Amino acid sequence: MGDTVYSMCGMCAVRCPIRVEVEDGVVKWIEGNPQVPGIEGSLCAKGSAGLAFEYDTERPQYPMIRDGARGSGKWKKATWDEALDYIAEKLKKITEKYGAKAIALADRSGPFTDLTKSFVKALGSPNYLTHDDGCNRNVNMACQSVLGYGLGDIAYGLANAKYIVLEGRNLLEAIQVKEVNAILDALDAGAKLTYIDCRATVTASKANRFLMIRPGTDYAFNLAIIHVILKERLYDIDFVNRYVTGLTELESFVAPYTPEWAEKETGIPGQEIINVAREASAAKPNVIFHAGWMTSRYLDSFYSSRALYILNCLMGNIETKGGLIIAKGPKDAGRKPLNSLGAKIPDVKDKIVDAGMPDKSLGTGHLVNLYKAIKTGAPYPIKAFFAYRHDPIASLPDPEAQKKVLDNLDLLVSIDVNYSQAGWYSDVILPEATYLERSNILSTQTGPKPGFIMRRQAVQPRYDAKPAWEIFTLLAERMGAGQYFPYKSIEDMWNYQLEGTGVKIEDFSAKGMVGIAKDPIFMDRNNLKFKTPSGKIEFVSEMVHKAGFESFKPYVSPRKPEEATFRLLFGRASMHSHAQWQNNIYLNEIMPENVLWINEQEAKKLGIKDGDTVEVSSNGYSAKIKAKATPFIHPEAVFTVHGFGSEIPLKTRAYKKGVSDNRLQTGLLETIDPVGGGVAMCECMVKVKAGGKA
Ligand SMILES: Nc1nc2c(c(=O)[nH]1)N[C@H]1C(S)=C(S)[C@@H](COP(=O)(O)OP(=O)(O)OC[C@H]3O[C@@H](n4cnc5c(=O)[nH]c(N)nc54)[C@H](O)[C@@H]3O)O[C@H]1N2
Ligand SMILES: Nc1nc2c(c(=O)[nH]1)N[C@H]1C(S)=C(S)[C@@H](COP(=O)(O)OP(=O)(O)OC[C@H]3O[C@@H](n4cnc5c(=O)[nH]c(N)nc54)[C@H](O)[C@@H]3O)O[C@H]1N2
Ligand code: SF4
Ligand SMILES: [Mo]
Repeated sequence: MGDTVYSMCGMCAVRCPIRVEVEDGVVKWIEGNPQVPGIEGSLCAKGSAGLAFEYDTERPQYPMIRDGARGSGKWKKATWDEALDYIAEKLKKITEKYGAKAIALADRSGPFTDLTKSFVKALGSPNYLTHDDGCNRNVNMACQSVLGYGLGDIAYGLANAKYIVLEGRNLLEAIQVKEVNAILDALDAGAKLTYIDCRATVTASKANRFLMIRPGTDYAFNLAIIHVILKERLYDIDFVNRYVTGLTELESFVAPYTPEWAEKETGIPGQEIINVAREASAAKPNVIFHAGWMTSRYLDSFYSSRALYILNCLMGNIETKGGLIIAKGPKDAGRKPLNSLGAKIPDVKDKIVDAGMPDKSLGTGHLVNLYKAIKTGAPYPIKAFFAYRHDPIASLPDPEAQKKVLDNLDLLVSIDVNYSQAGWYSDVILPEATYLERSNILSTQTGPKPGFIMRRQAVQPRYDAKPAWEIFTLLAERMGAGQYFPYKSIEDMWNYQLEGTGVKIEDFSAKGMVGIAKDPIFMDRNNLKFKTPSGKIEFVSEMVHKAGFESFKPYVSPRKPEEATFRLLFGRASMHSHAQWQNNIYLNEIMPENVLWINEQEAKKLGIKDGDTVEVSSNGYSAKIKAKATPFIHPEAVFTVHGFGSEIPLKTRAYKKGVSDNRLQTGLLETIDPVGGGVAMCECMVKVKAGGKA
């Protein structure tokens, strides 16, 4: 057995704890960290394919500067000095002309953002953004409006739940290893699972009840469940009386939304809706209505997700082991938090670019609004854009429209471990050392038992790549902001972060993490405080009203697709992460291309048989894809796995394999849930016709 390094997986943004075995500087084995409860050695297929990624040659091997038109694929090899000098020179010119606020950086959010936020702050720009508009934006806003906490502050006590409702949350394929283990344990222990989706997924196959819902009608379903629970007084009356504001308003709002009414909208029998309401309530408080993750897809997803948070509160499940648990940090454990790298950097006076935009959804930092500013120059120009561990072109709708917008930039930089779509269109690609080749800044793990976690370098970089901490330090130095990044090594950063916490770098060697609470911390259920303006659970939300929106929005039926037209749904497969690993030699072998799920009756009408190649098109763009004709999808929808259809020739295994869902989402770049702000990608209607041979 070789050396063991405890670290964090990097094959998706979940970043599970791992144990890496290294022999003679080569990674031999990766597994889930056996010492971490809930993980105990487990790793998903993508995590295991980290080995194939590490030893792949088809990834950026040195800094590259564009040597032709944007997107032409013509590059010249550069040294780090050349590439960083090139970027710094452009940034200086931009800053002189437009001010530092013309520089923006978007990343994938998560545990290491203190570094990127601090870098942007050190340059003097307010424009740090995340991928959230394409992901959980509506859910996050819904959570804040009801509980005052963000999505990331709430954990689901799946392992201890007795009744679980998953609505568009394909938990067994859209994976987080800990959650998968937890729900399987709960099911083994007798918990009941109700699963609601427009198609039968792997999660559906494990459910006690699967309800196939008409696409985009979850809000109707949720309102009807609330209707039954209130009418039959099935809620936790003590909890609601004590903590909730707005119950009376909710009661009168849901009065017309009966199960019989919802049946017509959703296609789910009214009696099933009543059954779910009664069964869930019988299990309270150990019941979870999962409020969704990537539910940011429809025009009313904010309200739909808000209804799910309301349902959790009606179950009185907040801060119970089998319910929604508010995350605890170092302060809750009586400990000092990590020092922020940005603490000593002066605050930026300018406002983030979308702060004052008209007709704005809740919150700021919307990537969609950044695009608007890049396009129009209002409220002020954005001229430099860093995509760090994030691929906007592959993750927002309509790559072609995006490219036109991005053409207004003087500088587009991609810092990535792969050739991303944004990277391929950028001016400079900076290769980051892989998660196995680098250490990251320390991060705090919140939860009932908070702690600090470390991603630690296992092997030397195989190519001329650098870790993020070094890239941003070198850039800050070149931009005259070196005094804010006075670190010569990652250990310097760690030591600064750990100052005063009582924890030392050595403490991470044994497990890769350091717990800072002896026992799980739960708030006193008799004295809960919420972070809403009133300190209560707000069914009637002050935050929502202040922004000019309603707490309860009347249901609007989603439009029905026309003849031979379908709503394009998309999502995950267990062995792929977004558009990242289609070229991975192991994962490509398991799923080399995506297919189009289509209801078999609809397929028959169109003369399409299972396995036929069909043409799928939207707004002038069309592509060929293999059909999977199946009874297991709603007749109004077709479905495909996201992330395929790569246009990057250097990824030879993935190049032009399958179809890009984003490419079919033409014209949807600015189509958002007007309140939550998430991109309403499921507003995409596609035509399907029999298409002969590929
Ligand atoms: N049409 C459509 N659009 C979608 C989705 C969909 O299903 N369909 N899904 C949405 C969702 S839920 C999300 S979260 C977003 C995700 O979209 P993004 O936010 O872009 O996130 P990822 O796809 O996880 O990764 C983006 C980039 O990070 C790179 N990367 C991976 N590891 C590292 C690393 O260690 N260092 C660096 N520097 N780079 C790294 C990858 O190579 C990839 O190019 O897309 C959203 N957009
Ligand atoms: N393997 C893998 N796991 C991942 C990721 C990954 O890329 N790969 N990404 C991670 C990320 S960033 C995210 S955000 C999560 C996403 O986690 P999820 O949101 O659970 O996963 P998705 O596959 O995006 O979407 C779930 C389901 O929504 C269904 N759906 C579409 N429209 C509707 C509707 O109107 N009503 C209902 N009820 N269902 C509908 C789709 O059919 C799909 O099966 O997964 C995470 N885990
Ligand atoms: S879910 Fe899989 S790919 Fe994602 S971090 Fe965990 S092991 Fe890695
Ligand atoms: Mo996501």
